[in-house]
Amino acid sequence: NSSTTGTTHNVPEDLETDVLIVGAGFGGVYLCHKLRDELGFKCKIFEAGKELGGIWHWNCYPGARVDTQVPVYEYSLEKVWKDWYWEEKYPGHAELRRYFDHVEKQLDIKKDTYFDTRVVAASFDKESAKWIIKTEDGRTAKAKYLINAIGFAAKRHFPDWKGLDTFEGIMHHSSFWPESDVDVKGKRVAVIGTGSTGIQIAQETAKTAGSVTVFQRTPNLCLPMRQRKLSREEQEEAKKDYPELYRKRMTTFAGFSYDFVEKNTFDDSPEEREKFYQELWDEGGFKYWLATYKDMLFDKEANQQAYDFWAKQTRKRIQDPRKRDILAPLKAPHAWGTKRPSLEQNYYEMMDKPENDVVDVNETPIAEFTKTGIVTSDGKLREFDVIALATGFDSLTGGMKNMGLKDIHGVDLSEKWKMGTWSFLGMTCNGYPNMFFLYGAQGPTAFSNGPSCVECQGDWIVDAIAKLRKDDINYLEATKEAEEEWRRKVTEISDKTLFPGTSSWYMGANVPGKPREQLNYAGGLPLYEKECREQLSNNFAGFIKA
Ligand code: N01
Repeated sequence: NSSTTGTTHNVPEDLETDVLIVGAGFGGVYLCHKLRDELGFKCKIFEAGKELGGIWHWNCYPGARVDTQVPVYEYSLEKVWKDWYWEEKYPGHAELRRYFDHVEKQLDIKKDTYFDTRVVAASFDKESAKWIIKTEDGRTAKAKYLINAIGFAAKRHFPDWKGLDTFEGIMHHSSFWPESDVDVKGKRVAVIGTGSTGIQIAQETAKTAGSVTVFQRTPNLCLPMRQRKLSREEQEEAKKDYPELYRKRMTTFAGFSYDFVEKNTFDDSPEEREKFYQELWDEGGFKYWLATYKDMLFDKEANQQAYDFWAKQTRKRIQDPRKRDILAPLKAPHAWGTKRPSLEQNYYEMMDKPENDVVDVNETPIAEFTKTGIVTSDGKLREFDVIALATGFDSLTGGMKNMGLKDIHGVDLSEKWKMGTWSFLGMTCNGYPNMFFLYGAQGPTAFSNGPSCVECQGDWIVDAIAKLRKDDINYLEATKEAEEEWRRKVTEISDKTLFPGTSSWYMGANVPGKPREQLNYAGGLPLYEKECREQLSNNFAGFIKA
Protein backbone atom coordinates (compact mmCIF):
# COMPACT_ATOMS: atom_id res chain seq x y z
CA ASN A 1 0.00 0.00 0.00
CA SER A 2 2.83 2.34 -0.76
CA SER A 3 3.18 4.62 -3.75
CA THR A 4 6.94 4.84 -3.43
CA THR A 5 7.95 1.56 -4.95
CA GLY A 6 11.39 0.23 -4.22
CA THR A 7 13.35 -2.10 -6.45
CA THR A 8 11.21 -5.16 -6.99
CA HIS A 9 13.06 -8.05 -8.48
CA ASN A 10 12.38 -11.73 -8.59
CA VAL A 11 14.41 -14.01 -6.45
CA PRO A 12 16.68 -16.02 -8.78
CA GLU A 13 16.31 -19.80 -8.92
CA ASP A 14 19.62 -20.55 -7.29
CA LEU A 15 19.83 -17.85 -4.64
CA GLU A 16 22.34 -18.87 -2.04
CA THR A 17 23.67 -16.47 0.55
CA ASP A 18 25.42 -16.41 3.89
CA VAL A 19 22.65 -14.56 5.68
CA LEU A 20 19.00 -14.30 4.76
CA ILE A 21 17.18 -11.56 6.66
CA VAL A 22 13.40 -11.39 6.66
CA GLY A 23 12.09 -7.84 6.95
CA ALA A 24 13.56 -4.51 5.85
CA GLY A 25 12.58 -2.34 8.80
CA PHE A 26 14.89 -0.85 11.42
CA GLY A 27 16.19 -4.31 12.38
CA GLY A 28 16.73 -5.88 8.97
CA VAL A 29 18.43 -2.81 7.51
CA TYR A 30 20.77 -2.53 10.50
CA LEU A 31 21.76 -6.19 10.35
CA CYS A 32 22.32 -6.14 6.62
CA HIS A 33 24.57 -3.11 6.93
CA LYS A 34 26.62 -4.50 9.82
CA LEU A 35 27.02 -8.05 8.53
CA ARG A 36 27.63 -7.09 4.92
CA ASP A 37 29.60 -3.86 5.15
CA GLU A 38 31.57 -4.45 8.34
CA LEU A 39 32.04 -8.22 8.31
CA GLY A 40 31.87 -9.01 4.61
CA PHE A 41 29.07 -11.59 4.76
CA LYS A 42 26.84 -12.04 1.74
CA CYS A 43 23.41 -10.80 2.89
CA LYS A 44 20.01 -10.69 1.27
CA ILE A 45 16.74 -9.33 2.62
CA PHE A 46 13.28 -10.67 1.77
CA GLU A 47 10.66 -8.01 2.38
CA ALA A 48 6.92 -8.46 1.87
CA GLY A 49 6.37 -4.74 1.28
CA LYS A 50 7.57 -2.43 -1.46
CA GLU A 51 10.00 -0.24 0.41
CA LEU A 52 12.44 -0.09 3.29
CA GLY A 53 11.09 1.09 6.63
CA GLY A 54 9.07 -1.79 8.07
CA ILE A 55 6.16 -0.41 10.06
CA TRP A 56 6.78 3.05 8.56
CA HIS A 57 6.28 1.58 5.14
CA TRP A 58 3.07 -0.22 6.12
CA ASN A 59 1.51 2.40 8.40
CA CYS A 60 -0.40 4.89 6.29
CA TYR A 61 -3.31 5.46 8.64
CA PRO A 62 -4.23 9.06 9.37
CA GLY A 63 -2.04 10.52 12.09
CA ALA A 64 0.59 7.74 12.13
CA ARG A 65 3.45 9.21 14.09
CA VAL A 66 6.20 7.95 16.36
CA ASP A 67 5.77 8.45 20.09
CA THR A 68 9.49 8.58 20.84
CA GLN A 69 11.38 11.80 20.26
CA VAL A 70 14.25 12.13 17.82
CA PRO A 71 17.21 11.80 17.89
CA VAL A 72 16.49 8.99 20.38
CA TYR A 73 14.29 7.29 17.79
CA GLU A 74 16.88 6.77 15.05
CA TYR A 75 20.02 4.82 14.25
CA SER A 76 23.14 5.64 16.23
CA LEU A 77 25.20 5.19 13.03
CA GLU A 78 27.13 8.39 12.43
CA LYS A 79 27.06 7.78 8.72
CA VAL A 80 23.29 8.10 8.92
CA TRP A 81 22.71 10.85 11.51
CA LYS A 82 25.53 13.12 10.36
CA ASP A 83 23.60 14.70 7.47
CA TRP A 84 20.04 14.07 8.52
CA TYR A 85 17.79 16.81 9.94
CA TRP A 86 14.26 16.28 11.26
CA GLU A 87 11.38 18.69 11.00
CA GLU A 88 9.52 17.61 14.12
CA LYS A 89 10.44 16.25 17.51
CA TYR A 90 7.94 13.40 17.00
CA PRO A 91 8.03 12.78 13.23
CA GLY A 92 5.02 11.58 11.28
CA HIS A 93 5.09 8.59 8.97
CA ALA A 94 5.84 10.65 5.83
CA GLU A 95 8.95 12.08 7.43
CA LEU A 96 10.00 8.66 8.69
CA ARG A 97 9.74 7.35 5.15
CA ARG A 98 11.99 10.16 3.97
CA TYR A 99 14.40 9.13 6.73
CA PHE A 100 14.53 5.63 5.27
CA ASP A 101 15.22 7.13 1.81
CA HIS A 102 18.17 8.87 3.42
CA VAL A 103 19.22 5.63 5.12
CA GLU A 104 19.19 3.98 1.71
CA LYS A 105 21.41 6.70 0.26
CA GLN A 106 23.93 6.18 3.03
CA LEU A 107 23.82 2.39 3.38
CA ASP A 108 22.81 1.10 -0.06
CA ILE A 109 20.55 -1.65 1.23
CA LYS A 110 18.09 -2.01 -1.64
CA LYS A 111 20.59 -3.66 -3.96
CA ASP A 112 20.40 -6.67 -1.64
CA THR A 113 16.67 -6.50 -0.93
CA TYR A 114 13.95 -8.43 -2.69
CA PHE A 115 10.66 -6.58 -2.26
CA ASP A 116 7.18 -8.09 -2.67
CA THR A 117 8.75 -11.27 -1.32
CA ARG A 118 6.94 -12.96 1.53
CA VAL A 119 8.45 -15.94 3.33
CA VAL A 120 5.97 -18.76 3.80
CA ALA A 121 8.22 -21.64 4.89
CA ALA A 122 11.71 -22.33 6.16
CA SER A 123 13.44 -25.47 7.35
CA PHE A 124 16.99 -26.41 8.27
CA ASP A 125 18.76 -29.04 6.18
CA LYS A 126 21.06 -30.83 8.61
CA GLU A 127 23.21 -32.37 5.92
CA SER A 128 24.27 -29.10 4.30
CA ALA A 129 23.74 -27.09 7.51
CA LYS A 130 21.70 -24.60 5.48
CA TRP A 131 18.31 -23.01 5.85
CA ILE A 132 15.97 -23.62 2.90
CA ILE A 133 13.59 -20.70 2.66
CA LYS A 134 10.48 -20.64 0.49
CA THR A 135 8.57 -17.60 -0.69
CA GLU A 136 4.91 -17.11 -1.46
CA ASP A 137 5.59 -16.99 -5.20
CA GLY A 138 7.29 -20.40 -5.13
CA ARG A 139 10.96 -19.36 -5.02
CA THR A 140 13.54 -21.10 -2.87
CA ALA A 141 16.68 -19.69 -1.31
CA LYS A 142 19.45 -21.21 0.78
CA ALA A 143 21.31 -19.50 3.58
CA LYS A 144 23.69 -20.45 6.34
CA TYR A 145 21.95 -18.08 8.78
CA LEU A 146 18.32 -17.07 8.91
CA ILE A 147 17.38 -13.88 10.75
CA ASN A 148 13.77 -12.90 11.34
CA ALA A 149 13.50 -9.14 11.63
CA ILE A 150 9.75 -8.92 11.10
CA GLY A 151 8.90 -6.65 14.02
CA PHE A 152 6.42 -7.37 16.79
CA ALA A 153 3.30 -6.37 14.88
CA ALA A 154 3.51 -8.50 11.76
CA LYS A 155 0.10 -10.11 12.21
CA ARG A 156 -2.95 -7.92 12.54
CA HIS A 157 -5.81 -8.74 14.84
CA PHE A 158 -9.44 -7.94 14.43
CA PRO A 159 -12.21 -9.47 16.42
CA ASP A 160 -14.67 -11.76 14.76
CA TRP A 161 -17.69 -9.46 14.99
CA LYS A 162 -20.97 -10.59 13.52
CA GLY A 163 -21.61 -9.07 10.12
CA LEU A 164 -18.16 -7.50 9.79
CA ASP A 165 -18.21 -8.16 6.04
CA THR A 166 -21.65 -6.68 5.49
CA PHE A 167 -20.65 -3.06 6.11
CA GLU A 168 -20.88 -1.22 2.78
CA GLY A 169 -18.96 1.91 3.70
CA ILE A 170 -15.19 2.25 3.86
CA MET A 171 -13.55 0.03 6.45
CA HIS A 172 -9.85 -0.69 7.00
CA HIS A 173 -7.60 -2.14 9.65
CA SER A 174 -4.96 0.43 10.64
CA SER A 175 -2.14 -1.75 9.29
CA PHE A 176 -3.70 -1.91 5.83
CA TRP A 177 -4.88 1.66 5.50
CA PRO A 178 -4.69 2.75 1.87
CA GLU A 179 -2.27 5.51 1.14
CA SER A 180 -4.43 8.12 -0.47
CA ASP A 181 -7.99 7.34 -1.36
CA VAL A 182 -9.78 7.73 1.98
CA ASP A 183 -11.19 11.20 2.31
CA VAL A 184 -12.89 11.67 5.66
CA LYS A 185 -13.90 15.29 5.06
CA GLY A 186 -17.36 15.81 6.49
CA LYS A 187 -17.79 12.04 6.97
CA ARG A 188 -19.08 10.08 9.95
CA VAL A 189 -16.05 8.19 11.21
CA ALA A 190 -15.94 5.33 13.71
CA VAL A 191 -12.70 4.31 15.39
CA ILE A 192 -12.70 0.96 17.17
CA GLY A 193 -9.87 0.57 19.67
CA THR A 194 -8.01 3.09 21.78
CA GLY A 195 -4.43 1.84 21.63
CA SER A 196 -1.73 4.17 20.33
CA THR A 197 -3.12 3.72 16.83
CA GLY A 198 -6.77 4.42 17.63
CA ILE A 199 -5.93 7.61 19.51
CA GLN A 200 -3.87 8.88 16.57
CA ILE A 201 -6.55 8.06 14.01
CA ALA A 202 -9.31 9.69 16.05
CA GLN A 203 -7.26 12.78 16.69
CA GLU A 204 -6.25 13.21 13.06
CA THR A 205 -9.54 12.37 11.33
CA ALA A 206 -11.43 14.71 13.69
CA LYS A 207 -9.65 17.65 12.05
CA THR A 208 -11.80 17.28 8.94
CA ALA A 209 -14.45 14.62 9.62
CA GLY A 210 -18.05 15.54 10.32
CA SER A 211 -18.00 13.42 13.46
CA VAL A 212 -15.78 10.87 15.16
CA THR A 213 -17.15 8.12 17.38
CA VAL A 214 -14.62 6.12 19.38
CA PHE A 215 -15.52 2.62 20.59
CA GLN A 216 -13.50 2.17 23.75
CA ARG A 217 -12.96 -0.93 25.86
CA THR A 218 -10.09 0.38 27.97
CA PRO A 219 -9.31 4.07 28.27
CA ASN A 220 -5.86 4.98 27.01
CA LEU A 221 -4.08 6.84 29.77
CA CYS A 222 -2.60 9.29 27.27
CA LEU A 223 0.23 11.67 27.98
CA PRO A 224 0.73 15.09 26.41
CA MET A 225 3.10 14.87 23.45
CA ARG A 226 4.18 18.52 23.39
CA GLN A 227 5.13 18.31 19.75
CA ARG A 228 7.35 21.02 18.35
CA LYS A 229 9.31 21.92 15.22
CA LEU A 230 13.05 21.34 15.25
CA SER A 231 15.36 23.84 13.64
CA ARG A 232 18.39 22.86 11.61
CA GLU A 233 20.58 25.04 13.82
CA GLU A 234 19.59 23.38 17.07
CA GLN A 235 20.17 19.94 15.56
CA GLU A 236 23.51 21.07 14.18
CA GLU A 237 24.46 22.20 17.66
CA ALA A 238 23.17 19.01 19.33
CA LYS A 239 25.02 16.63 17.01
CA LYS A 240 28.28 17.04 18.88
CA ASP A 241 26.57 15.26 21.79
CA TYR A 242 25.01 12.46 19.74
CA PRO A 243 27.80 9.92 20.40
CA GLU A 244 27.32 10.41 24.13
CA LEU A 245 23.55 10.32 23.77
CA TYR A 246 23.68 6.99 21.94
CA ARG A 247 26.11 5.56 24.46
CA LYS A 248 23.83 6.63 27.29
CA ARG A 249 20.77 5.30 25.49
CA MET A 250 22.01 1.73 26.06
CA THR A 251 22.45 2.34 29.79
CA THR A 252 18.83 3.22 30.48
CA PHE A 253 16.01 0.81 31.24
CA ALA A 254 14.09 1.48 28.04
CA GLY A 255 16.84 2.70 25.71
CA PHE A 256 15.84 6.35 26.04
CA SER A 257 17.71 9.53 26.89
CA TYR A 258 16.21 9.39 30.39
CA ASP A 259 15.56 6.81 33.05
CA PHE A 260 13.62 6.20 36.26
CA VAL A 261 14.91 8.30 39.15
CA GLU A 262 16.71 6.68 42.07
CA LYS A 263 13.85 7.50 44.40
CA ASN A 264 10.65 5.84 45.53
CA THR A 265 7.31 7.60 45.38
CA PHE A 266 6.86 7.97 49.12
CA ASP A 267 10.42 9.20 49.70
CA ASP A 268 8.98 12.56 48.68
CA SER A 269 6.41 14.57 50.60
CA PRO A 270 3.04 15.06 48.86
CA GLU A 271 4.12 18.59 47.85
CA GLU A 272 7.46 17.42 46.46
CA ARG A 273 5.70 14.61 44.61
CA GLU A 274 3.16 16.95 43.07
CA LYS A 275 5.96 19.24 41.93
CA PHE A 276 7.94 16.35 40.46
CA TYR A 277 4.93 14.92 38.61
CA GLN A 278 4.13 18.38 37.29
CA GLU A 279 7.65 18.83 35.92
CA LEU A 280 7.51 15.49 34.10
CA TRP A 281 4.05 16.32 32.82
CA ASP A 282 5.11 19.72 31.54
CA GLU A 283 8.08 18.26 29.71
CA GLY A 284 5.75 15.86 27.93
CA GLY A 285 6.41 12.64 26.05
CA PHE A 286 7.14 9.45 27.97
CA LYS A 287 8.88 11.17 30.85
CA TYR A 288 5.84 10.73 33.08
CA TRP A 289 6.11 7.00 32.30
CA LEU A 290 9.83 6.27 32.10
CA ALA A 291 11.58 9.04 34.03
CA THR A 292 9.44 8.81 37.15
CA TYR A 293 9.87 7.15 40.57
CA LYS A 294 11.53 3.78 40.29
CA ASP A 295 8.78 1.96 42.23
CA MET A 296 5.94 3.14 39.98
CA LEU A 297 5.66 -0.15 38.08
CA PHE A 298 6.18 -2.29 41.18
CA ASP A 299 4.20 -0.85 44.04
CA LYS A 300 0.41 -0.57 43.91
CA GLU A 301 0.17 2.45 46.16
CA ALA A 302 2.94 4.28 44.38
CA ASN A 303 1.21 3.50 41.14
CA GLN A 304 -2.08 4.83 42.48
CA GLN A 305 -0.40 8.18 43.07
CA ALA A 306 0.69 8.27 39.43
CA TYR A 307 -2.83 7.45 38.32
CA ASP A 308 -4.46 10.05 40.55
CA PHE A 309 -2.24 12.81 39.20
CA TRP A 310 -2.92 11.64 35.64
CA ALA A 311 -6.70 11.63 36.24
CA LYS A 312 -6.62 15.07 37.86
CA GLN A 313 -4.72 16.57 34.92
CA THR A 314 -6.86 14.87 32.32
CA ARG A 315 -10.34 15.18 33.80
CA LYS A 316 -10.16 18.94 33.89
CA ARG A 317 -9.78 18.96 30.11
CA ILE A 318 -13.16 17.25 29.57
CA GLN A 319 -16.29 19.27 30.38
CA ASP A 320 -18.92 16.65 29.47
CA PRO A 321 -19.32 14.59 32.69
CA ARG A 322 -20.37 11.38 30.91
CA LYS A 323 -17.42 11.49 28.53
CA ARG A 324 -15.10 12.50 31.35
CA ASP A 325 -15.99 9.37 33.33
CA ILE A 326 -15.47 7.11 30.32
CA LEU A 327 -12.24 8.67 29.02
CA ALA A 328 -10.58 9.41 32.35
CA PRO A 329 -12.42 7.58 35.15
CA LEU A 330 -11.77 8.42 38.78
CA LYS A 331 -11.05 4.77 39.47
CA ALA A 332 -7.97 3.45 37.65
CA PRO A 333 -8.92 0.87 34.96
CA HIS A 334 -5.54 -0.82 35.53
CA ALA A 335 -2.20 -0.04 37.09
CA TRP A 336 -0.84 3.11 35.50
CA GLY A 337 1.79 2.43 32.80
CA THR A 338 1.09 -1.30 32.49
CA LYS A 339 -0.48 -0.62 29.10
CA ARG A 340 1.19 1.59 26.54
CA PRO A 341 0.14 5.23 27.01
CA SER A 342 -0.37 7.08 23.74
CA LEU A 343 1.03 10.57 23.26
CA GLU A 344 -1.82 12.92 22.44
CA GLN A 345 -1.93 16.46 21.15
CA ASN A 346 -5.54 17.53 21.66
CA TYR A 347 -7.37 14.24 22.09
CA TYR A 348 -9.42 15.18 25.13
CA GLU A 349 -10.56 18.58 23.86
CA MET A 350 -11.45 16.95 20.54
CA MET A 351 -13.46 14.21 22.24
CA ASP A 352 -15.26 16.80 24.34
CA LYS A 353 -16.80 18.43 21.27
CA PRO A 354 -20.50 17.69 20.77
CA GLU A 355 -20.07 16.17 17.31
CA ASN A 356 -17.63 13.55 18.64
CA ASP A 357 -18.53 10.72 20.96
CA VAL A 358 -17.17 7.80 22.92
CA VAL A 359 -19.01 4.51 23.33
CA ASP A 360 -18.00 2.40 26.32
CA VAL A 361 -18.13 -1.13 24.90
CA ASN A 362 -17.97 -2.58 28.39
CA GLU A 363 -21.43 -1.10 29.00
CA THR A 364 -22.76 -1.75 25.52
CA PRO A 365 -20.58 -4.20 23.56
CA ILE A 366 -20.60 -4.23 19.77
CA ALA A 367 -23.35 -6.67 18.79
CA GLU A 368 -23.02 -6.60 15.02
CA PHE A 369 -22.07 -4.67 11.92
CA THR A 370 -24.77 -3.82 9.41
CA LYS A 371 -24.66 -2.40 5.88
CA THR A 372 -24.65 1.11 7.31
CA GLY A 373 -23.01 0.95 10.69
CA ILE A 374 -22.58 -0.68 14.07
CA VAL A 375 -25.25 -1.97 16.44
CA THR A 376 -24.43 -2.14 20.14
CA SER A 377 -25.97 -4.54 22.67
CA ASP A 378 -28.63 -1.99 23.65
CA GLY A 379 -30.01 -2.26 20.11
CA LYS A 380 -28.79 1.18 19.06
CA LEU A 381 -27.57 1.51 15.47
CA ARG A 382 -24.96 4.17 14.77
CA GLU A 383 -24.40 4.85 11.09
CA PHE A 384 -20.97 5.58 9.62
CA ASP A 385 -19.26 6.33 6.33
CA VAL A 386 -15.80 5.18 7.44
CA ILE A 387 -14.80 2.63 10.07
CA ALA A 388 -11.20 2.36 11.30
CA LEU A 389 -10.38 -0.95 12.95
CA ALA A 390 -7.58 -0.01 15.32
CA THR A 391 -7.82 -3.33 17.09
CA GLY A 392 -4.13 -4.12 17.25
CA PHE A 393 -2.03 -7.16 16.53
CA ASP A 394 -1.32 -10.72 17.49
CA SER A 395 1.80 -9.08 18.84
CA LEU A 396 5.24 -10.53 19.39
CA THR A 397 4.46 -14.15 18.51
CA GLY A 398 1.79 -13.98 15.76
CA GLY A 399 4.16 -12.98 12.95
CA MET A 400 6.76 -15.66 13.55
CA LYS A 401 4.11 -18.34 14.10
CA ASN A 402 2.79 -17.49 10.68
CA MET A 403 5.99 -18.00 8.68
CA GLY A 404 6.04 -21.78 8.34
CA LEU A 405 9.22 -22.11 10.39
CA LYS A 406 9.98 -25.80 10.91
CA ASP A 407 12.35 -27.08 13.57
CA ILE A 408 14.88 -29.86 12.91
CA HIS A 409 12.17 -32.45 13.65
CA GLY A 410 9.72 -30.86 11.23
CA VAL A 411 7.54 -29.30 13.92
CA ASP A 412 6.16 -25.86 13.09
CA LEU A 413 6.89 -22.94 15.41
CA SER A 414 3.15 -22.40 15.79
CA GLU A 415 3.04 -25.84 17.48
CA LYS A 416 6.10 -25.17 19.63
CA TRP A 417 4.59 -21.89 20.84
CA LYS A 418 1.00 -23.09 21.10
CA MET A 419 0.88 -23.35 24.88
CA GLY A 420 3.35 -20.55 25.54
CA THR A 421 6.57 -19.06 24.29
CA TRP A 422 10.01 -20.61 24.59
CA SER A 423 13.17 -18.95 23.35
CA PHE A 424 16.68 -18.31 24.57
CA LEU A 425 17.49 -14.60 25.04
CA GLY A 426 14.47 -13.69 22.93
CA MET A 427 16.70 -14.26 19.90
CA THR A 428 17.17 -18.00 19.37
CA CYS A 429 15.15 -21.20 19.77
CA ASN A 430 15.84 -24.81 20.57
CA GLY A 431 15.30 -26.86 17.41
CA TYR A 432 16.22 -23.91 15.18
CA PRO A 433 19.99 -23.94 14.64
CA ASN A 434 21.62 -20.86 13.10
CA MET A 435 18.32 -18.97 13.28
CA PHE A 436 18.05 -15.64 15.09
CA PHE A 437 15.27 -13.14 15.57
CA LEU A 438 15.03 -9.68 17.05
CA TYR A 439 12.46 -7.21 18.33
CA GLY A 440 10.15 -10.11 19.12
CA ALA A 441 9.03 -12.33 21.96
CA GLN A 442 10.98 -12.50 25.23
CA GLY A 443 13.31 -9.64 24.30
CA PRO A 444 13.10 -6.07 25.70
CA THR A 445 10.93 -5.24 22.66
CA ALA A 446 7.77 -3.48 23.88
CA PHE A 447 9.52 -2.14 26.97
CA SER A 448 12.16 -0.35 24.94
CA ASN A 449 12.72 2.22 22.25
CA GLY A 450 12.69 0.33 18.93
CA PRO A 451 16.03 1.49 17.48
CA SER A 452 17.79 0.92 20.83
CA CYS A 453 16.44 -2.61 21.12
CA VAL A 454 17.27 -3.38 17.51
CA GLU A 455 20.86 -2.16 17.90
CA CYS A 456 21.34 -4.01 21.19
CA GLN A 457 20.05 -7.31 19.78
CA GLY A 458 21.47 -6.66 16.32
CA ASP A 459 24.97 -6.11 17.69
CA TRP A 460 24.72 -9.34 19.63
CA ILE A 461 23.61 -11.31 16.57
CA VAL A 462 26.41 -9.75 14.52
CA ASP A 463 29.00 -10.57 17.18
CA ALA A 464 27.63 -14.09 17.58
CA ILE A 465 27.86 -14.77 13.85
CA ALA A 466 31.37 -13.28 13.72
CA LYS A 467 32.40 -15.56 16.58
CA LEU A 468 30.93 -18.61 14.87
CA ARG A 469 33.03 -17.83 11.82
CA LYS A 470 36.16 -17.17 13.85
CA ASP A 471 35.77 -20.32 15.97
CA ASP A 472 34.76 -22.40 12.97
CA ILE A 473 31.41 -23.37 14.48
CA ASN A 474 28.90 -24.47 11.84
CA TYR A 475 25.94 -25.18 14.04
CA LEU A 476 24.53 -23.23 16.96
CA GLU A 477 21.31 -24.28 18.63
CA ALA A 478 19.92 -23.12 21.97
CA THR A 479 19.54 -25.96 24.45
CA LYS A 480 16.17 -26.87 25.90
CA GLU A 481 17.51 -26.11 29.37
CA ALA A 482 18.62 -22.62 28.33
CA GLU A 483 15.15 -21.96 26.96
CA GLU A 484 13.45 -23.16 30.13
CA GLU A 485 15.75 -21.00 32.21
CA TRP A 486 15.12 -17.95 30.01
CA ARG A 487 11.37 -18.39 30.20
CA ARG A 488 11.66 -18.71 33.97
CA LYS A 489 13.68 -15.47 34.11
CA VAL A 490 11.29 -13.55 31.88
CA THR A 491 8.38 -14.65 34.05
CA GLU A 492 10.14 -14.12 37.36
CA ILE A 493 11.21 -10.57 36.50
CA SER A 494 7.73 -9.74 35.26
CA ASP A 495 6.07 -11.21 38.35
CA LYS A 496 7.78 -8.61 40.50
CA THR A 497 6.07 -5.85 38.51
CA LEU A 498 2.44 -4.83 38.13
CA PHE A 499 2.34 -5.90 34.44
CA PRO A 500 0.84 -9.40 34.97
CA GLY A 501 -2.24 -7.94 36.67
CA THR A 502 -3.29 -6.01 33.55
CA SER A 503 -4.87 -7.48 30.43
CA SER A 504 -2.62 -6.10 27.72
CA TRP A 505 -0.95 -7.27 24.54
CA TYR A 506 2.30 -7.31 26.55
CA MET A 507 0.74 -10.29 28.34
CA GLY A 508 -0.86 -11.84 25.23
CA ALA A 509 -4.27 -10.95 26.65
CA ASN A 510 -5.66 -9.10 23.61
CA VAL A 511 -6.16 -12.12 21.37
CA PRO A 512 -8.80 -14.64 22.48
CA GLY A 513 -7.26 -18.06 23.17
CA LYS A 514 -3.67 -16.79 23.23
CA PRO A 515 -1.76 -18.05 26.30
CA ARG A 516 -1.47 -15.39 28.98
CA GLU A 517 2.22 -14.89 29.74
CA GLN A 518 4.73 -12.08 29.84
CA LEU A 519 5.98 -11.71 26.27
CA ASN A 520 8.69 -9.12 26.95
CA TYR A 521 11.84 -9.07 29.00
CA ALA A 522 11.10 -6.57 31.78
CA GLY A 523 14.56 -6.36 33.34
CA GLY A 524 15.65 -3.37 31.25
CA LEU A 525 18.11 -3.05 28.39
CA PRO A 526 21.38 -2.98 30.39
CA LEU A 527 20.62 -6.18 32.30
CA TYR A 528 19.40 -7.82 29.13
CA GLU A 529 22.56 -6.88 27.28
CA LYS A 530 24.67 -8.29 30.10
CA GLU A 531 22.80 -11.63 29.94
CA CYS A 532 23.36 -11.82 26.18
CA ARG A 533 27.01 -10.76 26.30
CA GLU A 534 27.72 -13.53 28.82
CA GLN A 535 26.98 -16.07 26.11
CA LEU A 536 29.75 -14.60 23.98
CA SER A 537 32.28 -14.67 26.79
CA ASN A 538 31.33 -18.12 28.10
CA ASN A 539 31.65 -19.69 24.67
CA PHE A 540 27.92 -20.08 24.05
CA ALA A 541 27.29 -22.09 27.21
CA GLY A 542 23.53 -22.17 26.57
CA PHE A 543 23.92 -23.65 23.11
CA ILE A 544 24.67 -26.91 21.33
CA LYS A 545 27.65 -26.34 19.01
CA ALA A 546 29.09 -28.39 16.21
O1 N01 B 1 -2.92 -1.82 19.13
P1 N01 B 1 -3.35 -2.07 20.66
P2 N01 B 1 -2.32 -0.51 18.46
N1 N01 B 1 -13.59 -5.04 21.43
O2 N01 B 1 -3.40 -3.55 20.84
C1 N01 B 1 -9.11 -2.68 21.32
C2 N01 B 1 2.88 0.42 18.67
N2 N01 B 1 2.45 1.66 18.05
O3 N01 B 1 -2.28 -0.75 17.01
O4 N01 B 1 -7.17 -2.24 25.45
C3 N01 B 1 -13.26 -3.77 21.68
O5 N01 B 1 -2.55 -1.30 21.59
C4 N01 B 1 -8.17 -2.78 22.50
O6 N01 B 1 -8.89 -2.72 23.72
P3 N01 B 1 -8.21 -3.25 25.10
C5 N01 B 1 2.81 0.60 20.17
O7 N01 B 1 3.81 -0.15 20.80
C6 N01 B 1 3.27 2.71 18.15
O8 N01 B 1 -3.02 0.71 18.94
O9 N01 B 1 -7.61 -4.60 24.78
N3 N01 B 1 -12.03 -3.28 21.61
C7 N01 B 1 -7.27 -1.59 22.25
O10 N01 B 1 -7.84 -0.40 22.70
C8 N01 B 1 1.45 0.06 20.46
O11 N01 B 1 1.26 -0.29 21.80
C9 N01 B 1 2.89 3.90 17.65
O12 N01 B 1 -9.32 -3.32 26.06
C10 N01 B 1 -11.07 -4.12 21.22
C11 N01 B 1 -7.18 -1.57 20.72
O13 N01 B 1 -8.28 -2.31 20.22
C12 N01 B 1 1.37 -1.09 19.49
O14 N01 B 1 2.00 -0.62 18.31
C13 N01 B 1 1.68 4.05 16.99
C14 N01 B 1 -11.32 -5.47 20.93
C15 N01 B 1 -5.91 -2.19 20.20
O15 N01 B 1 -4.82 -1.47 20.69
C16 N01 B 1 -0.02 -1.55 19.14
O16 N01 B 1 -0.87 -0.42 19.04
C17 N01 B 1 0.86 2.96 16.89
C18 N01 B 1 -12.66 -5.92 21.05
N4 N01 B 1 -12.99 -7.20 20.81
C19 N01 B 1 1.26 1.77 17.42
N5 N01 B 1 -10.15 -6.05 20.57
C20 N01 B 1 3.77 5.05 17.83
O17 N01 B 1 4.92 5.04 18.18
C21 N01 B 1 -9.21 -5.10 20.67
N6 N01 B 1 -9.76 -3.93 21.06
C22 N01 B 1 3.10 6.27 17.66
